[in-house]
Amino acid sequence: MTDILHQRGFVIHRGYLDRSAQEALVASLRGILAQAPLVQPVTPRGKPMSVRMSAAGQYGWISDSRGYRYGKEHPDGRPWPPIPQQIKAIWDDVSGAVRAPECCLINWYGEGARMGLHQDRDEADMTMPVVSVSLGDSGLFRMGNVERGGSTESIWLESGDVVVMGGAARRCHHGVDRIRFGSSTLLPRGGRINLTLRVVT
Ligand SMILES: O=C(O)CCC(=O)C(=O)O
Repeated sequence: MTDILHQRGFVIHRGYLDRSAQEALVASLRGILAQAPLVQPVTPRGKPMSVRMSAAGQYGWISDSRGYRYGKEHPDGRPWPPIPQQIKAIWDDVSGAVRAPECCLINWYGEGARMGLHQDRDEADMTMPVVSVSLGDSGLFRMGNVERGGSTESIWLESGDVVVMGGAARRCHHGVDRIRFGSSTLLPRGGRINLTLRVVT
């Protein structure tokens, strides 16, 4: 039985994936990343992000000098690989959504990487949740408010945890302040992978 926590509308499924499911997921991600290598995006202002990104599905999320957007191709011009069935099954189980995910964004956090507080708002249908899957090193996930500012709450996400950002939480600011590099043995060279499943259109 996984423990389910509710914080600010975020639904956190603790230990949703056991170790063997995490290992199987990492193996299928290796196949995806061989076809769609991780890239270090730059913000529209030209600042390199500390996370490296790739994606699977019909769309990937892109940030470059032209802005933030979803696109059907990796920056190298190839279409994104399909979302593996094992990842779609997580969405089907926890999202409560009638639509299928169109993007599985892959964020890789190396030592010192973080993600500032932000809202996910480039998707057309904000009634659809975002589902996040954590693998590897622990990450300090911060949950804020719909408006900028105000109080926040943080929780360490561990490998195998799944978070559903739906309903009131869908528009809430969130981010990752830091990771505990080397805290997990899942990824041989350390680091944290976060997958976010999204309906884009
Ligand atoms: O890494 C995480 O846990 C959150 C990722 C995130 O906020 C995003 O991809 O928008």
